[in-house]
Amino acid sequence: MKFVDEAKIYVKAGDGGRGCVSFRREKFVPRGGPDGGDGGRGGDVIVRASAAKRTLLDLKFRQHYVAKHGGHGEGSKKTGRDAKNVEIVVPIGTIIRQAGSTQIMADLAADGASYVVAKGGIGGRGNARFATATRQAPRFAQPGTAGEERWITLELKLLADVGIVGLPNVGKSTFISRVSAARPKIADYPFTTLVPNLGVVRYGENDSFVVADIPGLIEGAHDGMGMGVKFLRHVERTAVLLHIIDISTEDSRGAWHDYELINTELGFFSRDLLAKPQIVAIGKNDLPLTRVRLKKEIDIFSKKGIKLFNFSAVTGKGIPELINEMASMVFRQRQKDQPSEAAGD
Ligand SMILES: Nc1nc2c(ncn2[C@@H]2O[C@H](COP(=O)(O)OP(=O)(O)OP(=O)(O)O)[C@@H](O)[C@H]2O)c(=O)[nH]1
Ligand SMILES: [Mg+2]
Repeated sequence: MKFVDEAKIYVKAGDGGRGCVSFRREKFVPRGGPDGGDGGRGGDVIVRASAAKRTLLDLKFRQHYVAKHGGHGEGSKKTGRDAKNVEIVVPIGTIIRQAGSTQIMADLAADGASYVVAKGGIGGRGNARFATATRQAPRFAQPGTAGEERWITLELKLLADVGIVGLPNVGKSTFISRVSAARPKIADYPFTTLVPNLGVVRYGENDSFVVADIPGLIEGAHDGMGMGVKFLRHVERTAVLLHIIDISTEDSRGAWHDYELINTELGFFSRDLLAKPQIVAIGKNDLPLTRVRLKKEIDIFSKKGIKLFNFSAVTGKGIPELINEMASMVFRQRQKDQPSEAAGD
């Protein structure tokens, strides 16, 4: 199964500056020779891969990337200034195509890899360059060449940073729909989610991370009960698991019971998955029974040394705290993976 993030952007490199037509004017030199300087280079638009980025979310908020034109040449053989390049930072693994084409322009597979998606124009030559023995006063210069422009598409295979686990119907999909643009199916019956959903969560100005919502697990899932456990492989490489528990129903067997049940299934699937850090949270804290039971449940978990979060995907209460907690664990893990990129972008 592939989860793909996509963005389509317009890139325009700067045009080269005009060459200059000019003649030397000095005191006591009646007819100076040509001294028009060359135009400067237009800026390139460059796409660069960085481990500090994980999604293409930023590019969905800004679609146009335009580099400046080169400066025009001036008299006294002064060359126009070269324009600065514009750099677009994307995650490692981003694939670039010309919009509407299937052919790959570049596959930025390594940290720091870059590709010029629009080449800046070359500066035109000034008239000083065109003087010859027979043509001592050229009255022309070259214009700069145009910078390239095109629409490109960027594509990235997403890897989940946070995996959401829990019994069916606890509100996993509702949570992901609240914190991201993902719109998975939500319903008040078990096994609504049949395939994993991924959502990109925006964090602060420049950061984002990916949350995966997988089908609910039940007792015996490792034996094939319910939807089974095969979907757990989608969260095997996440930095952290978000474990959601629902205590809102009459027949709830208590948060600790459900917590252990799910962890038993995770352990059957793989010891590594069970060893992964977990954020444990009670959902639906807007419902009466949840509210009544919450304090006692928090005490029970706290005695075991576990911080129990709580939230409502309906009112939004507790969601910012959860997002902060997820972000801090995800970014800590990224720093461990990429010590050289610790400063981010
Ligand atoms: N009151 C209230 N209801 C919620 C909340 N979150 C989810 N629900 C409801 O709980 C039901 C189940 O929500 P889902 O998000 O589909 O649950 P899920 O965990 O994804 O379920 P599966 O995909 O079947 O495993 C739906 O009727 C939701 O509207 C909440 O915070 N408060
Ligand atoms: Mg669901």
